[in-house]
Amino acid sequence: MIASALARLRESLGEDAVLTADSALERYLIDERRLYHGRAAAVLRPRTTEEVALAVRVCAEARIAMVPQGGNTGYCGGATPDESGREVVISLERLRQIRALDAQGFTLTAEAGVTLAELQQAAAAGRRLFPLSMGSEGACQLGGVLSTNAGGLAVLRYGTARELVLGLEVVLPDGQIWRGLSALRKDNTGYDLKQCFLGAEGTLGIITAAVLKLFPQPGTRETAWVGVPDLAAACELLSRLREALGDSVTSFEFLSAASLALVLARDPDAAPPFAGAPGFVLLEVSGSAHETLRDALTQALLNAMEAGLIGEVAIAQNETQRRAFWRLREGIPLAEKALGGSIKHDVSVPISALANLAERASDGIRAHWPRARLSVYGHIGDGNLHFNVLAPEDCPAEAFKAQHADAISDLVHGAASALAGSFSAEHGVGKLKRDLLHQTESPLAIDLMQRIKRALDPAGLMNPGKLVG
Ligand code: 2HG
Ligand code: ZN
Repeated sequence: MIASALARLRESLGEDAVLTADSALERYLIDERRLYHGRAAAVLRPRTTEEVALAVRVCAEARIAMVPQGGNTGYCGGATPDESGREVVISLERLRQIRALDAQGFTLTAEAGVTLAELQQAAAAGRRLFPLSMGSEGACQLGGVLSTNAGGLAVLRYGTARELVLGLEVVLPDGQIWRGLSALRKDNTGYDLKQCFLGAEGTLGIITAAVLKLFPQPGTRETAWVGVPDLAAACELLSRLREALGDSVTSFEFLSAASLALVLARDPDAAPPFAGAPGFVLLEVSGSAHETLRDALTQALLNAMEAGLIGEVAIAQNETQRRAFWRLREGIPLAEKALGGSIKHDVSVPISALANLAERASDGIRAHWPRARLSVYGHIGDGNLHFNVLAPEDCPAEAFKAQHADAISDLVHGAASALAGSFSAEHGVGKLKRDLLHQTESPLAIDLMQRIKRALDPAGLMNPGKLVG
């Protein structure tokens, strides 16, 4: 059955669209964090929406399960096939067209395989801003970004991926194409169907293209590196800055001193303006050209300093310094990876409960694993903390993770849940957190999700084993 379907696909899509050689498959079978190593009957590489539809139709007829995959940068194994060798991966990497840029309408229409960095560049070429931004932007692709409702570094101002979409084109699990590429900003005609597919991790269909919202390019931007005594002070600073500067507060990231130390130990070119504080905030404000954000920001930071809320402050004087500040923040996941990785958590709570969350989780870890190293940082403007736990210095990372990951994650997720929080703020569910979803969501919520899944994918062929599939 699989062999004849693949032969059909070779005939209609061409040899190079149906990979089966072990060496060619390998990179599609392992996830970014190397948590999963699957097998696949083939990797399909269609070039157009019509070819995706054909591939899905052939697989559906042959009852072959499909795993959609973008840049393969996800953290939860949502794009990795299982170990049966009977699934096929459908890579969207060859759907590379920017279909349209409407500068006056502030929209960009692009296909699933365009990387996030390319989307930003296309928008900038039209003197517009596509604001989604994250460390993996050079590799992650639009389809994956939308399917996981990715967040990143400017959610505070512009929202998560979901909020940046006006229309979608989706290949449904039976191979039909839903052409929902609307560019309308107002359209109250029934259910908002695109929302079904955004954040669905490819379990309800395959996103092939989207109409995205663009924004004016900021005419002015200020970036500051601020020393803070603790997370509570950082949250209070955020509140005061929003009061003083309103929506111009674009990014507001927290770094613990321990996270910064990991970066500095690994990256000899990382140069913080100063480093001797218990924690740091990296913040950015942006606005239109006529705004004088520098004065307003300086005044707000001075007020916070006088109130004893914050310590030292440095404001980037040029783009080189700004990039140097961001290098410190973006280097944290890389530094953790270089040390053999961490037990990662992507928790969120209301911003007012963030300090409490960090305290509870840190106390719990210290009580049970006193020598484990913490790397706590994140998008506190979104109430989202990456509370990551590394092995003690003299303990091999793999062994520590294998032995303690479950208990440590239970503890951290328990702390978030006790504060009405989420166990996945921006990285999705995938395979990794599927059981957790079932344990923590109400039976009714799970039932509703499963009903949607059954309605759209009755045969259960679309990305099985992920989310509620
Ligand atoms: C970030 O905020 C990413 O840098 C990665 O979401 C977080 O590696 C992590 O734990
Ligand atoms: Zn993050």
